[in-house]
Amino acid sequence: MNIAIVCYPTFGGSGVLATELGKALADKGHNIHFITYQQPVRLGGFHANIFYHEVRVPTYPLFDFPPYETALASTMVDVVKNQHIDVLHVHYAIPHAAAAYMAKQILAKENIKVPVITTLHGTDITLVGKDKTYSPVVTFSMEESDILTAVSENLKQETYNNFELAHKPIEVIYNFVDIKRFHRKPIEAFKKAMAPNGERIIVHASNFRKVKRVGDVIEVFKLIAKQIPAKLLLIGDGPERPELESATRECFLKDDIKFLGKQEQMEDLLPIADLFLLPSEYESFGLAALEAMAAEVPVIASNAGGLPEIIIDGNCGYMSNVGDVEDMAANAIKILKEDTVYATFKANALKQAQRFGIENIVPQYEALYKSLLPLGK
Ligand code: GMT
Repeated sequence: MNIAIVCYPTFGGSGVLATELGKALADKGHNIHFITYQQPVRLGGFHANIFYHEVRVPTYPLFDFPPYETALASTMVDVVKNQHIDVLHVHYAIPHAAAAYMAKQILAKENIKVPVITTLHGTDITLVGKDKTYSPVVTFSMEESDILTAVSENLKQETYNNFELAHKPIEVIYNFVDIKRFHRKPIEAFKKAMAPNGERIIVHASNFRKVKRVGDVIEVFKLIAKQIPAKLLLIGDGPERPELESATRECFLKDDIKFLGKQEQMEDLLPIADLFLLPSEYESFGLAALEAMAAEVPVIASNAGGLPEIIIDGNCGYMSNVGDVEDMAANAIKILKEDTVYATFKANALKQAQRFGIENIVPQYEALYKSLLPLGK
């Protein structure tokens, strides 16, 4: 099949998932056309079946806000027409689903039919999308998508709670992980550089937005470090980082907390971790936690959103109420303190991640695409 994928090309989970999906489909022989404003960060090297179409947004003195959505819809029209696209799959509703609707209408005038799948990822529904400045357009474009998918049961429910979608069905297709990529031996030299005296390595990775509660990560770490020698690696960047980083410089544990910034090679970093922290206010899914589990790293998280669908409490990690840093730290210590307990949690983390293995989930998307093709194709 010829499949066009539209996503944010940045480090956000929706862009990561969309890029990994495209790569997996290309490996299965499909032709994948990414339509984004920048090369997706997870795209990596050359692949004979993967094509990248950059959305150019010309500026003009009149434009305080260059019309990205118009440029995107026009690029979609061009790609669908010239690459004989069978399915247009957009990730993150805003503004991709609306642009896809526009492209579909334009193409219909030329008798070109292209089905649209919209995958909802989280904040497009729970934060940004439900704001009344966007919600009429988001509601309409979700209704108009041929198929709507959500990355967890929780997100499906949130969508029905926040939008008037009448009888529009939403298919849940969980996010996935390529276990082979993350389940590797830790790079010893790297581990030594981060924790020279064999301290436990605690990791958090996110886009440092308020919803991630990175301040809680630091509080949990402080409580852990009182009892167990440990180092904290904070991966990613975003609006909350500058303030947290300055505050950390004043803190007595400043030498034990490292801000690593954005990192492309998570498969090198996660295997050196002993524990992953994700105390978010909300996560529709928590792809970062799943990638950690695939690297055999137990997770301490909040019990918000879709996280209880991914993490088995007391088995491959623990979940606490949002903001309950004492409980999170106590659970972390329970896991890390005894080697035998720790080994069990590690093994369970990998086992649970395997349920979300790429080979189980990607065929679900392929089946959806096939269901949209005209008979005989
Ligand atoms: O986590 C973010 O803020 C980024 C956001 C995105 O759309 O890029 O992530 C959302 O989609 C991910 C992939 O489906 C999910 O794993 C994240 O849980 C979800 N984030 C939130 O719901 C806050």
